[in-house]
Amino acid sequence: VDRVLRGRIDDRFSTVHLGGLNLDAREARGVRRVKILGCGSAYHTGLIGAQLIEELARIPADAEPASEFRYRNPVVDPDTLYIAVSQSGETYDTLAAVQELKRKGARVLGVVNVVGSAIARETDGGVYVHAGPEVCVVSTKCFTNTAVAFALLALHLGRIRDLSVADGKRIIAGLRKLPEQIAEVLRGEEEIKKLAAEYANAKSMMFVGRVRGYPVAREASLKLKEVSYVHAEAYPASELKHGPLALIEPEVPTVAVLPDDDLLEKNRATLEEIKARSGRILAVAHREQEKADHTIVVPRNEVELDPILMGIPLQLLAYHTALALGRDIDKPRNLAKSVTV
Ligand code: F1P
Repeated sequence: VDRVLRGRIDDRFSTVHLGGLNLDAREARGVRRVKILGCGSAYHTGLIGAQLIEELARIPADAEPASEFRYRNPVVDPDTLYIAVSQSGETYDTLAAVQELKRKGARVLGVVNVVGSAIARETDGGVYVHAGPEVCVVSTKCFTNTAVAFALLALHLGRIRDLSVADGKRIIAGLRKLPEQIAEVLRGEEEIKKLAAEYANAKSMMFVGRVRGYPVAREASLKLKEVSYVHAEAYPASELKHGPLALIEPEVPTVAVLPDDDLLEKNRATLEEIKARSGRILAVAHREQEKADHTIVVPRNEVELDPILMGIPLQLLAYHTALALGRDIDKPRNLAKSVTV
């Protein structure tokens, strides 16, 4: 994260810059919509990115799995800015989506980790996230860095569109706090290890989050599946009552991602619904949750940056669950560093 921030943020918000964006102020002002494409963890960072762009640049934005987009003969709109996200830069579905977009005349930017990779070469510009090599197959630090890159991109677009400088300064101060706060989360590893041992025998795990918590819930559920092979489902918290609540029982614990936003009451109601069905709850929040069986407390930062910090203890949870179950976390089954077919 330090590397994304270093050299890319000047002390004054007005000089935030993103090297290879290739988008001048006139073009950036003409962007009516942003569509982010990626697979797996990259798609999940796209969900975070879309929220940040809507919040900080006030441009309608969404994310879609590239693996779906490429097969559905998408309508390509000249006023939409397309962004492809990939750690490896080689994931075939994402590359194919980029090629489909380019064939239809779209401008596509990349948010990529591996320098000189196929997606980086194919896109019209973009940013590298400087996460360094992902030593294990699953994406972890790249997930975090890509989310930081999206925060910078959202600020950049917001600034070009003359949005609040005060907001920009606030977010940048928050980004600067992240490395120390991430170190603080990592210092809680022993506690997370104990929690992993406690939850590792679950029949299945539910992950829920609302708005900023939802992409984190999805990513945490994917991490757990990838490395520990524990079955997991992720839902937007409000969707629970539309069916999945039927699955809640003591053997199916719920991880609730609870960013401290104005949805506290709603979040409390979700925890009550789960408790009413005797479900165990592991919360990730900024303070102890009385309704939860356990809470992982994460330092407070700007609310927009909650998804970045809240993902990290859940990466650790997946890691320690895998270890507790005796899995080979460096060689997860059925997972290639870049999926090429
Ligand atoms: C996309 C991805 C990863 C996942 C695994 C398979 O990779 O789905 O998120 O952890 O490595 O591929 P990438 O396009 O970000 O390299």
